Amino acid sequence: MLRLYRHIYCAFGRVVLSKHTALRDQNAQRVRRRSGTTQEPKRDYRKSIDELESSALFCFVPKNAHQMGAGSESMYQNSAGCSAMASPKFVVLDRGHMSIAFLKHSFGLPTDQLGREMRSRKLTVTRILLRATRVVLSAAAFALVIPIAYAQSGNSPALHTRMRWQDFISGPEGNKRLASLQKAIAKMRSLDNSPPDSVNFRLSWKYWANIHGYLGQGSKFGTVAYQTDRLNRLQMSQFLPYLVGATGKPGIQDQTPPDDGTKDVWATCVHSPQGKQLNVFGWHRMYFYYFERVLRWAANDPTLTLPYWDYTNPAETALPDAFQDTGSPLYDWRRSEALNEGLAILNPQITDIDSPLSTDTNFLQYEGDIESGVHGNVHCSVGQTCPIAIMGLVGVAANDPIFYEHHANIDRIWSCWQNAHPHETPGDWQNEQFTFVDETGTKITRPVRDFLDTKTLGYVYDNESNCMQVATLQATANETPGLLPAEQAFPNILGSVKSIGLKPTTTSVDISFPKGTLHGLTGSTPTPTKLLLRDVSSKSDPAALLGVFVERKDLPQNRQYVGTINWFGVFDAMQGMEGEKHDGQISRTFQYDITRQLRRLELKNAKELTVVFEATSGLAPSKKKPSRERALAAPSAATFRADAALTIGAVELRQ
Ligand SMILES: [Cu+2]
Repeated sequence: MLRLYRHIYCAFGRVVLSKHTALRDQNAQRVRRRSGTTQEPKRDYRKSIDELESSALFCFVPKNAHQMGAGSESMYQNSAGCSAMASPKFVVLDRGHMSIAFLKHSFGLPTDQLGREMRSRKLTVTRILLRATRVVLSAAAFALVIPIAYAQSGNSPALHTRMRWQDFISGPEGNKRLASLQKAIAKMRSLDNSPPDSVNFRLSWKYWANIHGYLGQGSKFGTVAYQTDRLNRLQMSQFLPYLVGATGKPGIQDQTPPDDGTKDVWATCVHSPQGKQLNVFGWHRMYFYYFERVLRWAANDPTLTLPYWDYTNPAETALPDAFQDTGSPLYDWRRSEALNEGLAILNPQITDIDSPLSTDTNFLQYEGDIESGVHGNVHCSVGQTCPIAIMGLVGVAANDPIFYEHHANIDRIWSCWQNAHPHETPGDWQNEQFTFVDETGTKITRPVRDFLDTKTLGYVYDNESNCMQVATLQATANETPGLLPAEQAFPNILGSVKSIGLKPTTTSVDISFPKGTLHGLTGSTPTPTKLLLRDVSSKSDPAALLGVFVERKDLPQNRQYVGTINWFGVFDAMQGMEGEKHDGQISRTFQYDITRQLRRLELKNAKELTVVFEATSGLAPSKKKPSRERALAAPSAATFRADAALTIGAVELRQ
């Protein structure tokens, strides 16, 4: 039934659109004839927007619904009287700007195209004609949309836009949004000491951090004492204050689930520490969906929407200012000091997702690459290193407010994939169920498949289509159905090196291959080439990120970045899959598409490729601070802990 409604409604929308397009063309011709010119008439956009705004097509006016649409364009954001109503699937045409949102969400067209479409429509479709159609359209909207809205949820959510941090705090509404977020966090924190069996406790900051993970008796992450012992064993006791606190600074405390039911909810975060892939995107999207509802309740602001830290944009890798403000509820002292003081930024290399987003053709491959790449890289770099509390230690990471802006971006990075792969193959992972609580403190268990389309959850991101640093991703028709091991997908080994022990800072290995092998890399359709790192093994946390680069032996200054490996969560769970402490070795295999990098190296006649492995903190100096200050605050160069005994089973170049 719902599907039928949708089809009727979409078909209806298309008729309206094509009608308007036809009218526009007729009108343009008329103008040209009258003026005796063959030129397009001059367009007065502002006037036309006004005209359209005064010509409501469908008009439903719920309060607080002005926040939808393509967030970056101020004409949506600033439109006081403009509003829209959204069923989970549909946005009702309201005034001009809302019609963009309608078109965007209903037809999935890119915003700029819609902008053009809308502007031209506005100019040429006369007010009278619009008004004439209004009656018909409104009647149809009532007939079609309202039943859908009610049938689907009973109370249809307005469509909110999750914005990048810089936009969230900008513009006339920016201060209000920031204040609202801060108010929500402060309110949730004020509930931390509520009676453990109360609804208030289930709406507290502590409770929500504990949903992701907690330390205490019975937690898979062990107790504070266990993690203390662990840091001592790793000879990383200089970091103990971040776990147990220091004079005047709070430490992490053991938590006790108030009842058995809470055990279904707390410490349920899924990360895939041991190579077995888990539902990391799905679990976190659900978590944030309910968290955002609690935030709105706590701020008493139904328009509040979780912003995201846009660090995949190389210009935005500094920790946002508000998080550096020691007086703000967004501040936490347990982060990398240099980052927290604005002296360092995240190195844009560790947040680069161009390669997985453009070359992974399978969803599970992508999810795994994002989790073990940018996701963990940011955790470890913000939290000084892994496994340091709090961002660097899975079991306590969600205590830091930046955790939520970080993971909102990871959720967006999922949306980027969905946007580019509209025909994703359904998988068993979609049937997995997880349990959370909502803003009334009520427990809710739902399957991941209910959370695949963010529009049905009432939100979109302001940018899901232009997520790469360098190029814009074109949507592809299909993804590859199964996750093929690299051996099958790329059967030809061009060259390889086995058993590499990594030195504390930098290790280079040369892979030889017959001259001319890489000829296929030139031309417009290069042969995809992979770098496979087999069995990257460590006995314990190496305490630094591992940067991977390729370079030409005769031209090392032209080094190309390949990827960054982190150990976020890899050794955190006290009980591993095998149900026991795992201080034993853990191996993971990584594959990278290096076609782009090899092309840049111009390897045509080379017989060798140098692969470089380097310990890194994931940070880079901020250019905004004076160099003297930067030098004083420079973190000591990252090194791998010798005890970790980092090795790589084999490095293979494959096609
Ligand atoms: Cu995480």
